[in-house]
Amino acid sequence: MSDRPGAIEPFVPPAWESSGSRSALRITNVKTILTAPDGIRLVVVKVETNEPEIYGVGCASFTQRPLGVAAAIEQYLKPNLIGRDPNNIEDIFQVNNLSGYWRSGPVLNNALSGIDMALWDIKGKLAGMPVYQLLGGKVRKAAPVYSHASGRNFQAVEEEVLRLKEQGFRFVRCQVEVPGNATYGVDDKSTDDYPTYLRARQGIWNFSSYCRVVPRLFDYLRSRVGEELELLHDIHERLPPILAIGLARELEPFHLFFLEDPFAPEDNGYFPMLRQQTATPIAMGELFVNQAEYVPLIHNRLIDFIRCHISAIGGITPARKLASYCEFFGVRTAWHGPGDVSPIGHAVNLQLDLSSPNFGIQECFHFGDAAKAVFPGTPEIRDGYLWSNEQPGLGIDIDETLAEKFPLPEHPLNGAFPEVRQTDGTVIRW
Ligand code: CS2
Ligand code: MG
Repeated sequence: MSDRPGAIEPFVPPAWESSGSRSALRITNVKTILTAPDGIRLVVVKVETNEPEIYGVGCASFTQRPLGVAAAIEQYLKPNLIGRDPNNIEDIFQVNNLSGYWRSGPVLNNALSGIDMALWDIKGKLAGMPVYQLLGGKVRKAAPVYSHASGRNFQAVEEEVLRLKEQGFRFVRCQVEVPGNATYGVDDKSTDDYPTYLRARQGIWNFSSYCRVVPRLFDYLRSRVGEELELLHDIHERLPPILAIGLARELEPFHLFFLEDPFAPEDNGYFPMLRQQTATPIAMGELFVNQAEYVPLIHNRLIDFIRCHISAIGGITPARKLASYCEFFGVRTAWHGPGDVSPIGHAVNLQLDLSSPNFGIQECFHFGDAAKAVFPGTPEIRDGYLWSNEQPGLGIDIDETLAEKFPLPEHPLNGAFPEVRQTDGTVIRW
């Protein structure tokens, strides 16, 4: 009791024991695990409790700044977590988010996410249910996914598309090299040989050449693969906004399932203009980190698919609110799912995909054998769908001993992306 008359007692969220059914569960340790089984830098968190079999795992992967995320977790979140009741997910999220005063940003949000996902994993294990059950249960058998097709020329892309179609994929993202340009989406981003990687990324980026090639690619593909297959494309914020608007219009006859990231988050103000010009469906948002960036796009009905990188917005706690908010405005989900979202992050995407009525599509990544061994329970891709293994929690684990065998590759910039420049030397967005 406080001595001050009229002082308000601090609220302490009820521990599990006071709600009646289980001995006091407490967080006893938080581990930040850095690993790169497929050559891609991943950050993963494990939250342990005083009951050894009750622990959770979460994804905190920000592949360009992994060490920054690790420091945020170890130096700032961990000390504030030991001794807390892991049941109080929302309270822990709020406490961690507010304790920095300055909020948001990919480093801090990824750190929050690692903890948050692990707590949802724990809650699912305590309930004996997959997390999608805690979110309201399944509304579909599995999550339809899109896979990537890319190549040096149209024919190479077509071959990839047909190979994926053969495997049962009905949604394919298509990217083609713009000759002589450092093109996004067509080189191998997972190589750990930095000089090779740098060479592949170097070169000019000519906006007009790209804008000429892409409509021709989709014209070619539609004439070869027909109308039934759903085709997607990612501009990756690589154009001045007015050129992106022109491209979206030119692509309209080819009926894309969606056109992704036409603008950088900084250019959100162009969306109303884009909307007035074309009915090409728009997906946006893997770079968003702050609700002030995405809420106006949703309530003004300026995008069709929300594509946030769930760990970059803070984890399941904010993502489930965002998914529900989008539902009210007819915006569908298409959570970011490349190789720099860890298999744990993919398992999280799947929990929301299965339980959200306004699910649109899930991006998938074909993890290699090493990643699948480090992360037992990596969701299976089969017949063009991502399937749940129906295990309690997130249904995925980390083999810590094996993870240690795949340390982050040596890199002069610790994972930062190399520069892409225009012919005159001006550095541009990646
Ligand atoms: C891409 C990503 O999957 C996508 O849509 O935009 O591969 C993106 O380039 C990477 O996540 C960057 O690390
Ligand atoms: Mg993208």
